[in-house]
Amino acid sequence: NTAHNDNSRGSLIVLEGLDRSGKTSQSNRLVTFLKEKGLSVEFWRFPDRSTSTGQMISAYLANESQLDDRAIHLLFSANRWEKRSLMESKVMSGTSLIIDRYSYSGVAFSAAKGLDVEWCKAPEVGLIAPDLVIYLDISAEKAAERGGYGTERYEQLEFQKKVAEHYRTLYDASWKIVDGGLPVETLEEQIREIALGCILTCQKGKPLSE
Ligand code: DGP
Ligand code: NA
Ligand code: NA
Repeated sequence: NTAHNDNSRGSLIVLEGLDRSGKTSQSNRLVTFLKEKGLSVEFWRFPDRSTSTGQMISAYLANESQLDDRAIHLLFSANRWEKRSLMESKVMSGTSLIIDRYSYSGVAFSAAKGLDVEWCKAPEVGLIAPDLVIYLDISAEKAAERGGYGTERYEQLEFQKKVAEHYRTLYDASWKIVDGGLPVETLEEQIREIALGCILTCQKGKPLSE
């Protein structure tokens, strides 16, 4: 039984992957599924473009503004920091958050520009650690074939290849790698199982960490 009971906490589940890897649609499918099971769950995404830092990030991504690589890195990080306390209170009060991108994007995308990896990681220290990171693995070439990229700054094949290389170095115990090239429903099924396992473990009292 996965129904939420009063004193159990929710889970922090992050989906990561290259642009066009299918994260957003899989996140939404997962949220719908978990809600139908009666669980308290919300869909979040980073960057959250609705806040003032988010609007600066959005303008940068649309090439409407230019910013120093380190300045934009810190803005992306601040965009996560401004949600930290809400994130903690949601999870501790029993709501699971399914998050489209998090600190791993922060490090992989900025490191792909050539910034020092340890420097990139530093501002993420102290954020809530995800209970589970689902990485949608797809080659940059295959992702690019999916209806093509939009016009945003990072949506370029050579850059995405570098991002993929950096993602690979960030793998840790919280990661589950799934094949982003699978048919949507097959992948959805795999993600459901992985997520439910995580939610159960968290309900049983796995501590939240930073
Ligand atoms: P999305 O809204 O998920 O398409 O993300 C927008 C773009 O920004 C996408 O190319 C990934 C990139 N991105 C997301 N988070 C970060 C971050 O923290 N730092 C950097 N440099 N790029 C990020
Ligand atoms: Na994008
Ligand atoms: Na997306």
